[in-house]
Amino acid sequence: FLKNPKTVGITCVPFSGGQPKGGVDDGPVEMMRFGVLDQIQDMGYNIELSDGMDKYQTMKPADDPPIGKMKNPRYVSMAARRVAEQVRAQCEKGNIAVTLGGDHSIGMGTLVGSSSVYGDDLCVIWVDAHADINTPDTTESGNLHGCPLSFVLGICDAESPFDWIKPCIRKDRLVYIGLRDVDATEKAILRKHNIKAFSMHDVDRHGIGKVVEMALDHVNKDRTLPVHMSFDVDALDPSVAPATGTPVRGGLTFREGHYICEAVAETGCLVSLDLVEVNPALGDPESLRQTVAVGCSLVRCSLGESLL
Ligand code: HAR
Ligand code: MN
Ligand code: MN
Ligand code: MN
Repeated sequence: FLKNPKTVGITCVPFSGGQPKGGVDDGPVEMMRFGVLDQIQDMGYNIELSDGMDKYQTMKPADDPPIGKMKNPRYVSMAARRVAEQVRAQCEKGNIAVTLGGDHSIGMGTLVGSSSVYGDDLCVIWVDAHADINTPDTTESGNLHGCPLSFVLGICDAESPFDWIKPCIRKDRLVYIGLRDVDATEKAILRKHNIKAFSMHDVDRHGIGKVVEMALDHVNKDRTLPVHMSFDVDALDPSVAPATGTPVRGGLTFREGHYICEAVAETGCLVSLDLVEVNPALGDPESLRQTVAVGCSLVRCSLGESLL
């Protein structure tokens, strides 16, 4: 794969069907309004925008009753499938595929799309307060933004309407940073499959520099493999990113979040990036502005803004 590509391919996914709160579908448009495209261009990148972001809302099925515990299963599946196609097209062109969400259920789409080009070399850094690895059986909430990783890792066999997702991510090429709200069922999955995770406890113990180094060493020892980073803004402390659907106190500081992005940028191996769970409808105007601003800033840093 090409290190340090010159074009960023942006896919906007105004989608909220993976969880119950409206507003997260306005995440992408608020980040665009804040100027994220111009900001990336000002860094010297070309921009290619995937088309038809409006389609994500119009593709909602008229009738989408739960399947087992899963809520909005058909809608989530259709949206993720489209995300997969758009991200695949960006990666095929050799662009860095940046996906702006939307809730984290779209992560199953970005991972299918990116891995369809980069194969099982693809390393995944999942930055989140949550593990998002429930299966359709273990989820208590039925919210599919808590499940994307179980599908792509092949931890559950994906049944209809998710049977288009084949296992595509190696369990030993996934690493988490920032966990602090993990369901008991998810802890059992992480243990059973020996999946590497650095919780906030680990960040406190070792410091963010050491944690990121250990995380990269785990998935990408020689820094030669392509990397996908999925950054859920709720990994940050709610004082830093308040406008998000499931805030959990005790999160990453502003600098710790940015450090992760900078260290990933430094490897030159980033091929695809998600920035998800910005919900402009939650909180006062200042919370919204702050969260949108930090989301854009994390994207820029992941693309190398603060490297000298
Ligand atoms: N684990 C819980 C569930 O499955 C909470 C998932 C939470 N939300 C997210 N994902 N924002 O990162 O419902
Ligand atoms: Mn998440
Ligand atoms: Mn989360
Ligand atoms: Mn919980």
